[in-house]
Amino acid sequence: MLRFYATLLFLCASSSLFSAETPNIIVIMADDLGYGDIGCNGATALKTPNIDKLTAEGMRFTNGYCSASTCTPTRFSLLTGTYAFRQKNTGIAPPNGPAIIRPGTTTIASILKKAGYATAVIGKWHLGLGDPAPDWNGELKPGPLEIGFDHCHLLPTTNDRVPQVYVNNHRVLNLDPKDPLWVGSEAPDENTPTGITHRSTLKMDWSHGHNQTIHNGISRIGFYTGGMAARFRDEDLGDEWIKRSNTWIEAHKDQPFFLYFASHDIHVPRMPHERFQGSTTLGFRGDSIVEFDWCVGELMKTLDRLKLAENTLVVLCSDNGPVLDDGYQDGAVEKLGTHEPAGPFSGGKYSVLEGGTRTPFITRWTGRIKPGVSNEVVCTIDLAASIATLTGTTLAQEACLDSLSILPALLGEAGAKGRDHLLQQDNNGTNLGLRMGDWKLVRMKTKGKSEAKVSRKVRQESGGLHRLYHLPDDAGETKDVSAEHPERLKEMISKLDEIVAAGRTRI
Ligand code: NG6
Ligand code: CA
Repeated sequence: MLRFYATLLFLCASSSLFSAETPNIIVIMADDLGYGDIGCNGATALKTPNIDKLTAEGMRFTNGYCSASTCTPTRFSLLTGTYAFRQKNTGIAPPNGPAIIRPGTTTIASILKKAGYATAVIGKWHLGLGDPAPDWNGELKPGPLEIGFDHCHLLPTTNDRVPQVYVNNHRVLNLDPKDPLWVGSEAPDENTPTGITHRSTLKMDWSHGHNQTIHNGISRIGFYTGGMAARFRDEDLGDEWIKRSNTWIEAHKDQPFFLYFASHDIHVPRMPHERFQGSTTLGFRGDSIVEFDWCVGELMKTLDRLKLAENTLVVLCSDNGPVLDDGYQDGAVEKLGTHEPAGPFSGGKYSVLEGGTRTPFITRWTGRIKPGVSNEVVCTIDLAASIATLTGTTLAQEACLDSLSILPALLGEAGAKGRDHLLQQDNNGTNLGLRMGDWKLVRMKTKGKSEAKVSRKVRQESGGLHRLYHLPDDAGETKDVSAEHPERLKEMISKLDEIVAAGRTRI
């Protein structure tokens, strides 16, 4: 009934009366999952049956991207539809970072809320909370609820950054006021045990950074004290996201809903539930992929049980490409074998080479999408404008500055075109990439730090600021052809400059 009223309300408000649709929407975003990490993209060293099933029932994109090669800027762009480099301080958010998306900003969530949807984010946030800093013992706002979400249940930053607590709507869950939570970047006193002073007691050793406060036998980035009753066990995160999501979906099954399911898997510290530990030969990195795949399966089971699958658009994506050693000695490097986390691409997390942003991208809507494979260029940044089109919502001129409405391409419609260009950025936009058709321009001011560790490709270093690659015969970006194609190089440099200077790319 509620769904009926929401649709009616929305139909009355909409300008495109007959084309609007209000399917449920679930965006499943993995963390640090590479293009080659899933079975349907060629992985054989581990099995991802649930993701493969999603693919078999939907559309798999071979040119699907996230917009940045780290978490915070990709998530910023996913929600706001604007390239993160356009706003200051959108790089990896620290534990006490303020809310990056300001209240009043148009987001996927606010677009869908306006269209009558119930909206929730469950999982990793990493877009800051509070202003000018999170008030861990008070109200944590602004946050998701101030930019269009009705409900949130969050890991506030990352699992390797303090504190390891859940944020439920505006509060830390299960926080005992008699045991307040303190979070800081300096040790509260010289007796605080750290990953350095108590290294021999750790259940997973660090390799770089990650040697401050110890929680659950794992040392982290940053310090915190108190909030003991609120702390989670890393092993339980996947189960928690699923339990909370199932409850929320069930409670909102009678109206259109939007769930942003932001898994912490497979970010470090990779500490999957005990039942997944040892399930692959790849160590905890592989086991975390299996845990993520299980989560996908559980969500799909819930849709089936509630008979919602046919009317639900599911989008599966990742926030950046893969990394092996991201600060802990978890065997990811030693146990890699022949597995190729970035598939055929070079680079990975932190890099503007394809491996940094060309990531798993699948859409499924059984009532609407005909299963297949698409080679069109699509990006997580386009979900905002495309979903506005789907639901018949008109975007304000100043909203979603770089989100392109490519709904038919996302739904895999025959002949539908994706993007003709896409900008890719590293964490803070120092290095940029530009994909235009078959060509890729890379503007490399600094070398991406994890490139060499993920990819086996041998890259020819030209050393210049700009490099040009022709992707159909060089997907691995190993051969800079800028000297052979000076006109193409010039054209792409000026397009890149224009995108940066224009302040927007959505017309
Ligand atoms: C880096 C961390 C890395 C990871 C990353 C954020 C160190 C040495 N490295 O600064 O471990 O946490 O930030 O990852 O501390 S992301 O996927 O959330 O962007
Ligand atoms: Ca990430």
